[in-house]
Amino acid sequence: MKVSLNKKILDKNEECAMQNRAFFAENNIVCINVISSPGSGKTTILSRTILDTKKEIKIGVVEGDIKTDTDAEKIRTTGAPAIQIETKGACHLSAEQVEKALSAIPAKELDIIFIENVGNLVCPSSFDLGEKKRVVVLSVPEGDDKPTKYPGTFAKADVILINKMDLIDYIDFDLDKVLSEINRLNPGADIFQISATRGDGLDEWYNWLKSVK
Ligand SMILES: Nc1nc2c(ncn2[C@@H]2O[C@H](COP(=O)(O)OP(=O)(O)OP(=O)(O)O)[C@@H](O)[C@H]2O)c(=O)[nH]1
Ligand SMILES: [Mg+2]
Ligand SMILES: [Zn+2]
Repeated sequence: MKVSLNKKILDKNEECAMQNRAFFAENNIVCINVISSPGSGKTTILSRTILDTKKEIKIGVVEGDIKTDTDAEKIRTTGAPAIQIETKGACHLSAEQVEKALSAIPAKELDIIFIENVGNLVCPSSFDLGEKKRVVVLSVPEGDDKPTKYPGTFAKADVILINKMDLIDYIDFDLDKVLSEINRLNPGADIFQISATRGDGLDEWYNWLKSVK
């Protein structure tokens, strides 16, 4: 009973995700779903990316949060359009919520729409939102065991950003172990080691964005 209900929810989500995907394709928009634990630096990375690439890429953001619209407000201070979806308790975004949010930003004028998913390494990875690419952020203070503990999320990423590299000398984080574990789970993923606050590694990330837009 429970299994079939979950299946129905996923089927409905899949149908709506297909519609979103068609909308993005028709309008030459690259949609990127950003997934991570709470506090890994998603909003900081997106804000800095918008400011640094403003001349070349038109970016908009759909923000998912259980409550509050502080992240969308932060994004708007960069000048980019942003809309907040309050999930009212749900720990992931659905394709339907994204579809509704798209009408609140000038989507057709944008090159890239980022969706900042709810901070959670478990279920967001099971919900297709119609995105073209998936980015997973892992920050150094979270610990080097996260790819092993949440393999499904890391296995489905196109890009893995290892953020807060400025803290690596202060924290027991075995970078070689993380890189080899990601490589085992997802050999095709591009991995960029960055610091969104200090700026390390961001040019490679921006080059990747320019290559997909
Ligand atoms: N040292 C350091 N701190 C960072 C870096 N990137 C982000 N932070 C800090 O990490 C904290 C969380 O950053 P956010 O960007 O809000 O993280 P988030 O993933 O959007 O968080 P949620 O939306 O709550 O899931 C803030 O205090 C940031 O300033 C980094 O590269 N280095
Ligand atoms: Mg955030
Ligand atoms: Zn969930």
